Amino acid sequence: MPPKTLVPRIVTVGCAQMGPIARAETRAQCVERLIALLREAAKKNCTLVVFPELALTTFFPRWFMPDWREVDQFFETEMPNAAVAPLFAEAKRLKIGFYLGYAEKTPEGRRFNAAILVDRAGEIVGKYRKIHLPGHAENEPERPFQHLEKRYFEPGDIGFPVWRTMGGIVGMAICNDRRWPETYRVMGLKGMELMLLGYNTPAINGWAMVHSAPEPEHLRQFHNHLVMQAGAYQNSTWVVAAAKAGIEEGCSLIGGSCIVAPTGEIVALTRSVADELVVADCDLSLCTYGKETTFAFAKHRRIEHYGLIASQTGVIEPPQ
Ligand code: ING
Repeated sequence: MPPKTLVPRIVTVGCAQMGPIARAETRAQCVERLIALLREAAKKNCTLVVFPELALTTFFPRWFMPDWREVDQFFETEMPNAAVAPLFAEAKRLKIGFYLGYAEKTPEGRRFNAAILVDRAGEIVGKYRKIHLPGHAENEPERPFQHLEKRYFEPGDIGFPVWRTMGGIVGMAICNDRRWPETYRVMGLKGMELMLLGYNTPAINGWAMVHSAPEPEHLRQFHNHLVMQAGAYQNSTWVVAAAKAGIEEGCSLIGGSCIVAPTGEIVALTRSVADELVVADCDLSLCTYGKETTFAFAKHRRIEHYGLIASQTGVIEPPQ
């Protein structure tokens, strides 16, 4: 029997890395940079663009701010809002969908590290709130810089949704989520073909600098790609990951923005740590092979042995 020829389902995706955002940079200045990346994507026939995590402000969890009014300056209380309206308008004009990471403050006063998925008609089709929050909740003055995501954000409360849009099944994640296999698997169990995410990843771990932990800087990039290549392959999905990169307020953030195929191969990779767009024709039909063979979940998974993964949070070692 001839092999089943798959009809290509190509989404031309732009991975829009940003360089540093200074603390004093305004939302308008950030949006100007995002629009420039969007226009470059339009010239390269993109129909979808992925922007970084917290793409409208500097990565403010690096500072301890005791005054919550100061913290709240970095949050959006509405989305869309006046600051991002030009971005929404230009994307709609160009008929380009996009993923945008931002700090969300709800009307009830809850704070999340969030991302939205906007379709080519300029409508918000989905929202995700970061579930895996790294770092710490209290000021640790011995650190050269803080990582206070556990202080400024609540863990996401809407799970890992996926959406039928852009001609496929699309999921979202944010930064640290990409290090946890559960992130990919939960959405993989919903048929995800394209995972979009942004990240802000310090090149060095503030804790390591104080405790001289064995994590030299080159491992940051190795681990960045390792986890996404594994997640893409093990769930037969595309992964598009856009960094906020460069020296931001004295803190070095890694670049390495990339587009990973369902085979686990990196098919597009930024070279700089500045605003930079890389593009790939992501054929969603490429996901089918893995989903029907090696990772045909229904055929091969043995969930009767996996209970601990969802019922136990930390390690319980065997008795001495
Ligand atoms: N940043 C980092 C990330 O997960 C980190 C934090 C870096 C945790 C390296 C562990 C190791 O990429 C954010 N914003 O999650």
